Amino acid sequence: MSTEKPYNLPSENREETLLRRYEKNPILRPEDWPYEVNSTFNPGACIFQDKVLLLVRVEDRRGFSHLTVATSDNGRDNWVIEKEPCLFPEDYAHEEQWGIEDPRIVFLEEEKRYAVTYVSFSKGGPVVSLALTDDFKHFEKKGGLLPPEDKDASLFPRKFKVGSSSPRYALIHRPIIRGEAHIWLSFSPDLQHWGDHQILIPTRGGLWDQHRVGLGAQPIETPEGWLIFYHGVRATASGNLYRAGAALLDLEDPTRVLYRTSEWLLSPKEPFEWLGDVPGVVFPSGAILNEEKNEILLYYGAADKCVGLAIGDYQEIMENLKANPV
Ligand code: BMA
Repeated sequence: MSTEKPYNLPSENREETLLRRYEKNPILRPEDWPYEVNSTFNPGACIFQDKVLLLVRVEDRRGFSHLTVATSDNGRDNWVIEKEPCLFPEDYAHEEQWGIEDPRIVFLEEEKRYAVTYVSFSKGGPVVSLALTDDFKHFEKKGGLLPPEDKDASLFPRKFKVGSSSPRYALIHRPIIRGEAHIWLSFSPDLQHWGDHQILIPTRGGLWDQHRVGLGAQPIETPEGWLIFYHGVRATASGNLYRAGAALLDLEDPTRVLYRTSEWLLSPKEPFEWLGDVPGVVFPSGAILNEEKNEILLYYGAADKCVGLAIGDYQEIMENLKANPV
C-alpha cells in the first residue's frame, strides 16, 4: 500500500529556538534564601515599581508553602530576596492550613490593584484563593473562589462583555472533574459569584499534554490576543512529565481559542530540571512581555526545587503559534 502524503514531521527543533534558557539558570535556588527552606519554585511575575517582581512559592521543611517576594532590575540576575514571607497561611483561614502555593499575578486595570490568585491547601483539598494588594506587603485576602479540587488559576486584567452579558471578570482555572484535568474558564460580576463555567483548553489524547493541562503564566495581552503559556503532562512509566506549550485566546472573547501549539516549547532537559523533589518538571507560572525589546521572559519552577528563566522572541513565538490554528 502506498501513501500519498509524506508523514508530517516537525520541521525544526522549535524547543531550542523559541524559548532559550538563560545562561545563569537557575535564577533562584533554596540556598539563596535568607532563611532555611526546602525549595523555591513556581513564581508569579509582574512589573512593580519598574522592577520585575517574583512572588516565589517557598516550601519549608514541614512541607508547607508560603510566598516571598524577590525583585530584580533586569528580571535576570541580582535578585533581592525579602527577609520574610509576605503571604502565608493564617489560623482563621481553614482552607490554607497546609500552605499556599503557585501564585499568578495580574494588575486589575479598573481597581488599580494587583490580584494574586494562588492555591490554598488543606484537608479539604486544593482551592483557588484570591488576594488583592497595592504594595506586596499588605494583602486583602478574599478566600477561596470555587470548590476543590482546583488549581492553576489567574484572573485577566480586565472585564469582558461576552454575548449579551454586562462586563464580567474572567478566571482561568483547572478543576479536576471525573479524574479529568482540563483548563476551564469561568465568569463573575463581582469576583465572588462565579458561573458560565466552560472547558477552555482540554487535554489532547496521544500528545505530550494527554494527561493533564493547567495554566502556566498569567494571560499576557498582545494586539493579536491573550497569550497563554500552559503546562501539559504526559503520564509515563516513571511518573508525570511536565512540559510547556502556548495558546492564543481572542482579545474580546477569551472563550475562543484561536491557536495552540502542537509541539511543546519547553521540556525538562537541564540537570536542575531533573534533579529536585519532583524530577522532570518545567512549570511556567509567570511571564513578562517587553514589546519594545520583542522579548518574553518566562519564569518557571524546575523539578519543584528552584526557579528557571527562559527567554523568547515575541514575534517568533506569535508566528509559530499562528501556524497552529485550533
Ligand atoms: C502540580 C502542582 C505544582 C507542581 C507540579 C509538579 O500538580 O502541584 O505545584 O509543581 O504538580 O509536581
